[in-house]
Amino acid sequence: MRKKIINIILDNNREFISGEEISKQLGISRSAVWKHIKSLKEEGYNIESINKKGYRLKEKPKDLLSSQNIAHELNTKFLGKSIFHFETIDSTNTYAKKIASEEVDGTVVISEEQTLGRGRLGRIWDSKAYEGIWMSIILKPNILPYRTPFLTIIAGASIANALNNLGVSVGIKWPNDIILNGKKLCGILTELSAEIERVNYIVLGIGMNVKNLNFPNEIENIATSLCKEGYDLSRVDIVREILCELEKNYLEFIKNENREKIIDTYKKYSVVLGKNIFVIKNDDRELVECVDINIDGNLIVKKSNGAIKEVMSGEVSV
Ligand code: BT5
Repeated sequence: MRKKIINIILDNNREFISGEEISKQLGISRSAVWKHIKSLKEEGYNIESINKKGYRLKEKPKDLLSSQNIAHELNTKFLGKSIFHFETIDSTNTYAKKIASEEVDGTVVISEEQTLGRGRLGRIWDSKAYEGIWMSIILKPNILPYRTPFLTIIAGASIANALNNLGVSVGIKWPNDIILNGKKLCGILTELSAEIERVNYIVLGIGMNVKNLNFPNEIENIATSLCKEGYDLSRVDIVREILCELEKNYLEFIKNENREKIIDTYKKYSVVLGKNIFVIKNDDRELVECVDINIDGNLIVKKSNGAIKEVMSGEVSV
């Protein structure tokens, strides 16, 4: 009901709408309207109430990642139709994994802050309050487990497209980093629960720095945010754009197995293709030339002795 009320107020474009009108539209009492408005105010919506005039949104809501804000004008079929929003949480990926079996395909878990944000291989992901997008998407594709690594590729291409649509031109550093002006803007953590022949669920975790002005010392030289690079974008708009792009590409993959198109997009953004790069495995660094990214999303590299090798996982540095 609160979602419906906030939609009516948002749709009313900051003009007053009477409590009576809202109660008529929703078939609830005026005192119920008043109670919902009170709790929306407590949540951070700046709603003005004036006797005899009604309610109006005084200013654009703080760029809160609440489910109402994201769901408003979200043009997806199933991604983000159910959203769990937290002020703070340990990790959205951890929470998403806990609820994945019971929740519907496309459920989003998003938090203003993470206290134990995770990267790959137990690394830490810095996730300060209100500074970024820390979200996880639960997917339940009917595919064989060996096809799931491609979802990281789909996510990378979709995030790059989404940012591009919003006027930010980013690159992708294989396999899972979105790069802006040479620094890491966003990381992806894909986690899988599967049996031999069946995927139970996938949790696609996305961490993007948006408003951060400072980073911890350890990552100060390698991390950046949209704000630091001069982009003032709403986190809610970015989330919506990512969900739309991701749904489009995901459905292409699930329904039509259309990997060529996605790989073409991914390659277009790649910052490693055609470059001399280091492939890092444990403590080993090998200088190679990246000659291609194949249809499975793996790197094809040329070693110094001329041999061609496929790299399926790991880390690279440019
Ligand atoms: C990643 O790991 O890049 C995946 C990050 C996924 C984070 C999201 S947030 C929502 C969801 N819930 C979670 O708990 N996680 C996901 P990896 O490639 O392993 O990179 C981790 C490395 O990036 C760290 O070791 C740091 O060097 C660096 N790093 C940490 N925080 C960063 C930040 N905010 N921005 C840029 N780099 C960061």
